[in-house]
Amino acid sequence: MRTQVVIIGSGPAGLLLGQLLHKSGIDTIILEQKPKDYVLGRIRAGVLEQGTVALIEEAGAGVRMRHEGLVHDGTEIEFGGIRHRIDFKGLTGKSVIIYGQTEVTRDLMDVREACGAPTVYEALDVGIRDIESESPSVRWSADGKKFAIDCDYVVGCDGFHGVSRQTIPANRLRTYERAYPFGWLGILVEKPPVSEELIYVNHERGFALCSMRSRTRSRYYLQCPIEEHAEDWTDGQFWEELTRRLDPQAVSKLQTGPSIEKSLAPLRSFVAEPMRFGRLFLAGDAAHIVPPTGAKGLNLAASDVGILSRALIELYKTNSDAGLDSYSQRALARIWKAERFSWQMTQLLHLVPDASGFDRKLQAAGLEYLFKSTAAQTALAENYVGLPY
Ligand code: RFL
Ligand code: PHB
Repeated sequence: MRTQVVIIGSGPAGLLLGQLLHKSGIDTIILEQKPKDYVLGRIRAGVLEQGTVALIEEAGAGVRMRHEGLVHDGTEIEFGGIRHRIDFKGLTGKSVIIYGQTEVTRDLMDVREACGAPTVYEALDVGIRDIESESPSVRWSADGKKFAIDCDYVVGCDGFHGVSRQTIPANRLRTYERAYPFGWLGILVEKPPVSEELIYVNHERGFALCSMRSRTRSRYYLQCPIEEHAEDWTDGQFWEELTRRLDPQAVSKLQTGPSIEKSLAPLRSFVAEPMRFGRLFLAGDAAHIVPPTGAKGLNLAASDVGILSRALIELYKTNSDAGLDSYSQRALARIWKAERFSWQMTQLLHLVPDASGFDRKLQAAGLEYLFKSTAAQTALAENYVGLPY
């Protein structure tokens, strides 16, 4: 078996890359270790930058997103019980679209299936061979049988715990990491959201976020200690704690109900450099992680893929590998800015367990400055809607 590009992982990075390459006549195979329904069952991101939206459209998977996605021109940030609006549209001329990662994944899977491009689900023990040579190959097992495929390039879109980054010798990779001593407990509920826009809440009991997936489906998050487990929280306890952290107007609009999904996500910042080893390229969470506070993870996966797809298309069309050679550097320049923004939003909005009185005063000053300064609001808005590629 032979193909041009082997893509490991069928999350948004792998699926989007597969479609962008397919549109340019480049053959790919996607190897995914989980069953399709498991991939579709993961509830994650909800906020799409315009650059991400444009790439999904370019991939031919934008019809439902345009129809069902909610355009948000701003967001609210609450501190001391008072909400302040950041006007994205007024400050930057741009908006974001609320459309769940699950839906993005489903739409990309549908267009891939429709064009007949191959995806192998439940591909186990994926192994990358001869990646520093001109003829790499990838092996896996499925249904108890072993398979191998030769290729020109391998792209690791297999998330933070995937095999691709681990294939790179430790002395050829530099990693940077920050773990936060808290997580987000998320709940999905079939009830209308409390407000037209998202509300990020800095409360003395901890951070909370009111988000949504549609006009009838809401997504809420609570900051909680990292040691806790989602199963330890009943729906009743979640609603009680959320009610404590929201302002009276939000509480009066809050419609509670049984959770459709409940999960706890740890918060982490991580970057691995460079994002290339021989003919292996890393994209998305395989190379970097941000805490969800800035809504950047999926958007960074998309911008990596935007840069890498153009480089691969250039190579196959013109035989120039200039784009591939500069991929890591170009992607990382954008990634580090998103790392900084996500870290800063996390600092600004969470109750940091070991924060000193000085730290808390600085946090309050940062928020008060934000609410009073158009320059500070513009900086936040410009990062939130997405920096240029
Ligand atoms: P994914 O989505 O993790 O997909 C990787 C895929 O690779 C497969 N895989 C393997 N396949 C074969 N062999 C192996 N050895 C493999 N190992 C793994 C996995 O099964 C999986 O299918 O990575 P990708 O494509 O890079 O996409 C990244 C995004 O999923 C992630 O950054 C976002 O979800 C982060 N994120 C958010 N991002 C945003 O842009 N906006 C948001 O509003 C936002 N909210 C969030 C988030 C992440 C969250 N959690 C759960 C961490 C909210 C939360 C709570
Ligand atoms: C979400 O809706 O899941 C979401 C929205 C905004 C964030 C993070 C997650 O910053």
